[in-house]
Amino acid sequence: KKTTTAKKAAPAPAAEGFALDVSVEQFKESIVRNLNTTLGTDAEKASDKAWWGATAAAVNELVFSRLSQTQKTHLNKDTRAVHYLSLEFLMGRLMGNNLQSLGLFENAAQALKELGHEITDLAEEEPDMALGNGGLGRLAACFIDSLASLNYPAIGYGIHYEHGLFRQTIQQGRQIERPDSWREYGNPWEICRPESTQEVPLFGYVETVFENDGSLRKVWHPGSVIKGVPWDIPIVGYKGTTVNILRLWESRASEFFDWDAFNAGAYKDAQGEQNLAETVSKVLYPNDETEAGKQLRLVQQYFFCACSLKDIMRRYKRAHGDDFSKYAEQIVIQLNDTHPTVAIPELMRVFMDEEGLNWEDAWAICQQSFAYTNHTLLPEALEKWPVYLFERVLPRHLEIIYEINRRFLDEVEAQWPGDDAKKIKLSLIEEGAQRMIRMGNLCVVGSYKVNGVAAVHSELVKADLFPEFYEMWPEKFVNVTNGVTPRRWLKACNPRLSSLISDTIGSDWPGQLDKLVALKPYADKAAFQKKYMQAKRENKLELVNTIRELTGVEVSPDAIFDVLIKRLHEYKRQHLNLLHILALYRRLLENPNMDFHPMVFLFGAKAAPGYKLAKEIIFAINKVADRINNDPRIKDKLKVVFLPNYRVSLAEKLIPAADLSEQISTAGYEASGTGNMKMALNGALTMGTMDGANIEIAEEAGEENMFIFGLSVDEVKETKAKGYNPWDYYYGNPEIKAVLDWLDTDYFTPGEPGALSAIKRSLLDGGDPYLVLADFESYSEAHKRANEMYKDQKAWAKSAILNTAQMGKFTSDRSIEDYVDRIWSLKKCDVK
Ligand code: GLS
Repeated sequence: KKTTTAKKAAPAPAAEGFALDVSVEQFKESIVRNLNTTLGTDAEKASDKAWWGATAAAVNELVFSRLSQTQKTHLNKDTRAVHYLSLEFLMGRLMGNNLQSLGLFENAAQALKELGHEITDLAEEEPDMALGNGGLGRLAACFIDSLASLNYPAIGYGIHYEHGLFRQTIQQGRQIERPDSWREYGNPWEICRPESTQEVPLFGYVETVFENDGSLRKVWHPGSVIKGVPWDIPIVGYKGTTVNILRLWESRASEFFDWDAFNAGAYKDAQGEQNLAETVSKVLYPNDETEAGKQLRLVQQYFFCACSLKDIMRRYKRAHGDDFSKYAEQIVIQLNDTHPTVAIPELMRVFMDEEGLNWEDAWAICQQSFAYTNHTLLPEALEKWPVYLFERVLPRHLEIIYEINRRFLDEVEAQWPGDDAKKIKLSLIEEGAQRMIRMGNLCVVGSYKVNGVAAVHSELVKADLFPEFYEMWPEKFVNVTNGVTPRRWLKACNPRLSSLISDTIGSDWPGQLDKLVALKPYADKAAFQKKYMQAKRENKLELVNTIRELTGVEVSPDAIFDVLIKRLHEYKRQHLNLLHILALYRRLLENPNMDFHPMVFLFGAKAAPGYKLAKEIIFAINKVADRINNDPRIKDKLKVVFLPNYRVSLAEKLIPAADLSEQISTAGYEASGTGNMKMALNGALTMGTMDGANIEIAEEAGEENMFIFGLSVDEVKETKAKGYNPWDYYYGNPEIKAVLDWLDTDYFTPGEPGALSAIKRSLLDGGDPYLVLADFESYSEAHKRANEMYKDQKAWAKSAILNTAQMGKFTSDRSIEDYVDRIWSLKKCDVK
């Protein structure tokens, strides 16, 4: 039973040195007061949700004053700021992070304890803010954390989706999608700002007006106008006093516009408009790395770009009036992938049609204000929009894009006179039966910098994706390797390891991650190894409970925890892992006394709802798991667990408990990866290909502290060039043949032979586009090395510690400093 009367205060753990001066007693007072005044309940009858809400309100009391102080300071100093435009911000939960940043986590936990509650239990009341699909959206969340922590003036702009990424349940092994309602019962972290509402025009036609002086003027008569209402989420910098905002736009019907149709008796049209307006921010598109190509998605993109640019303009004009000569000096707009590209023609439109600038001046400002980050080379992710869609939705922007293209193709002609093939390739318009606008090309032309997200990826952007652009403007192309915030991804999610680190080397590391290297000398000290492995074991024990609660499967903490968590995609090769599990299963059945340390294979993955093969892979994992987990002959040497509804808060439980981190993409396909960094930081050893940031992780941690396998980027290219034939591997390796054939039987789906054959078909008839079979043997060998090494707990501990110690590079603080040096040129702005 929960006690609500305060027990005699236990001595509070020391709050952090930088903490706000809020004692446990004060925190208690604030929580109880907010229970009354904000939640309208009291300590006697409050639910857990209410206690959580009151704690959030207590945190906000501390955050809001810093927020206004930050805004005042930025306004007075008129600082240059970065505006991070992203269709996704995968924030997760905010309570723990906000408390950590204020240095008040311990005091808050103690206050709640004395009020009869465990902070970790209440934390479960907070729904994840899942406004993103995967790595790209989570990166944006880490970046705004780092920007605030480093005291840079910055604002994140995105969409206030009513429904974030779908909630996944598993029924009979299959993924079922359910709507996510993260703010069904309100959300304490967001503040509505109706005074900053914007109007966004759409559809309609463009009129050319001939002025008396002979000049032309373009007038866009929109067919519809919708309203954008901003919601601000305060982003609390670590230790700092800076509280920036994430501003998310919600679409609403605009009052005045519907009246025309309504008065004319077209009730249905008016209703349709209302529907459209409210649909725009209704739901996040659940596709990761594939473009949607739907009108609504284009409207979403335009909607949030138009609102954000108006917001930026309003702030700029407050300081500079109509003098735009300082615009590019004050403002940098970072395009997170091609999703916000339409901001480029929109800013041109605003400058020319609304502010009266000529083309040359407007274009000069645009080209100095935008920068673009490329996050993937996958062709299916490169956005192309049918010209007819643009014509219908954004007719004025289409004209502007044509003019950008006309002038750009003149530059191409100057560089490569008479070379029409170059023009066809580089044009912003792809000709064909269906004419398309190439958003990637528009980004490169309209931005002053283009960056990839890991060293190898940035090289491939130059060499394979945009080689001609690179030839035209070599200085435009730079690399910024991704990073993750160590506040969330070590300090908050792994308190055991965090305390051990702080006790050993001091507590500066969350703000200066390279300080972790001071752990290196401890890597072969037996006493430290013991404590380090003890922390891992306790994290594993906690996960054992979570696994039982979520799936009913019982696993042993003595087994190796092998973790593969990320979106489901063929190039990420969850099916390579699955085939290897089948091989192990088979080996254990044939040779029960095989020398093998027990393993638990953990999966977490959502598949895009329309991605059939990805969903078949989830089904296969679940069916194989059922069979293996219930096979008494295996004697618990092998367990396979698919954890449903993988999301940020689940990652926070899995990562601290991982022994092996599976990063097994086909080389050249994973732009960077960021889960790889999180797991290595928490002491998991990487089982990985030389792809994306794995390469840089190997440089830092040392290949001897990882299990590297598979074809390299160049070897993948060569293999494909030579004409890869997966059948060679099928007939050449009896184990591969056996496990693939096994999937065709009804062994895993009794009475339903062939229910799992989609994987085999894609690998053989489908040509195995991601070289799963080519890498199988090398993967299997790497696993043998890992299994062998785990038996030597000292050797394993040493490698794990060396991983943690050498991940300093992968803090998102370093990424942000690289952006500042190479792209943004911002100055820090201290807030008092
Ligand atoms: C992604 C890449 O696939 C990841 O490798 C990368 O780490 C991430 C952030 O840069 O971006 N691109 C994408 O479209 N989704 C991603 O997660």
